[in-house]
Amino acid sequence: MNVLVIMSDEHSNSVMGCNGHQVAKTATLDRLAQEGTVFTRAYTNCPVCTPARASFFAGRYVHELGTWDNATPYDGKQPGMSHHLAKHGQTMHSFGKLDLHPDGQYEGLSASRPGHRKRIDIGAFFRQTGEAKPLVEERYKRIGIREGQSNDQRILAETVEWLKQRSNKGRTESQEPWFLYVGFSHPHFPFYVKQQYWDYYDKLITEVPESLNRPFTELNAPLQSLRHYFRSDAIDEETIRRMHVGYYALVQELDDNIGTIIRTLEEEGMYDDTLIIYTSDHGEQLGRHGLWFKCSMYEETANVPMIVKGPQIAQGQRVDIPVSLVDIYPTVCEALNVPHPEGLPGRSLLKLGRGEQDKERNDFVFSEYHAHGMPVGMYMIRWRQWKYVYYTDGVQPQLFDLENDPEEMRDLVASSGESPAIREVLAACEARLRSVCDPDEAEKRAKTYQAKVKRELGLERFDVGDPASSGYVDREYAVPHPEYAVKHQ
Ligand SMILES: [Ca+2]
Repeated sequence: MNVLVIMSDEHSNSVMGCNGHQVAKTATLDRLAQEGTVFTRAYTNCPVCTPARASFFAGRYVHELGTWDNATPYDGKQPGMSHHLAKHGQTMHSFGKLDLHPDGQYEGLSASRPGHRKRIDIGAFFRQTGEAKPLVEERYKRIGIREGQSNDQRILAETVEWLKQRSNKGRTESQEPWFLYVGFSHPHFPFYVKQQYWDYYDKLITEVPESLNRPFTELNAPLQSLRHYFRSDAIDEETIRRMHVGYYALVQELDDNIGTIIRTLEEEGMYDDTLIIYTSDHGEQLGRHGLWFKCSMYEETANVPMIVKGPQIAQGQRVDIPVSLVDIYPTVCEALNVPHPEGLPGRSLLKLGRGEQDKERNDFVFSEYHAHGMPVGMYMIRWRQWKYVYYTDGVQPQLFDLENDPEEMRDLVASSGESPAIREVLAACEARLRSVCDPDEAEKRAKTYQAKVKRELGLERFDVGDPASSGYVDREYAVPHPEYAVKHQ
């Protein structure tokens, strides 16, 4: 079978009709959900762009790869998905965003426009100062109608052209299976959208829910710091409303674009023999808990879509076993009949997708964050109904019961941390976290590395460079290379 992985940017799992969303229209994703399997507890391994995509590509966790933040992209020195596939005669074709290092080596990757990140987001180098991102307020103004073609439409056109070249129509012999990755930018801000979608959601969304407009007393000190970093504390109600209009409109545009890909697969006779995986690098916080964008472990940001549809995959199935982005690489290998790479934390999703049990799979998933806006390291374990969030530097951990408190309003450590039952759950979660890494050691490595790069780049102030792109530095700086913690294969 062929394999198609579509990864969007910033799409929360809850913002899909098939998961009960009442506003955003996602006809294509709803159809894929109906014809395939939805993993309801899929998580990003790091809730920000570049590290999340590094984990996806290399099948390893950020603390193994050293890709701590948006300044430090994966560079292929530790072999990843494309390198492994190349060893077995397969190519990873790619269109759109991958967030790789501009000077990396990616054997086996064929990418027309690699989507390599050249501007360095320097936010992580100032994470302990408590400063807001310079000029971040401008981000809340970039909402409205888009003129002309979006970048995603260009990526879509290339994708459709590529698929047509591989058409199965009129062929008598079966083709070699292919693997295509498509990285869309929607629904990532800025929220410039099609007029018709703006008009639709603008009419529909007339007010801001109460829950977005209250004192956010549930935030601990690191999350308060994150709130200040993005100046989420300083936006007015009308901006909040417009951000919702823009976000839902971009979700629908994304869905349309995926719809065009699906139609092309059908027209070219390849739909039934293609394993389709739809996911996102992380979600959008969308004002919940007083936070915008990402970088938290709340569900809006950490819980991503994971829909798998294809040969032998159960139709209409919903799987609540936790999975994460590192599972995609082994899934691609199994689908392409390529041996499973050794020593990776992920597991193929195909067994679960076929409705079988996977007894070798861990009963939890892991996520971590070491980057901008967050002065301490943050880790998440998702196990049974629990979400456990560990912070370094002695900050009290958090525990949420997502079955009884899906909005994560009651931190059980704060309310019942002395209860023996809760202490038992905390110990079980912490043991799972420590089976993956030593959280304090990993965070210390992140900070040491970030301090070193900051020194090498000579960054004394956050608001360097062109004021229009403040918080980023441009090509005059060489993009840092990560320091790997795992031994090269
Ligand atoms: Ca992203």
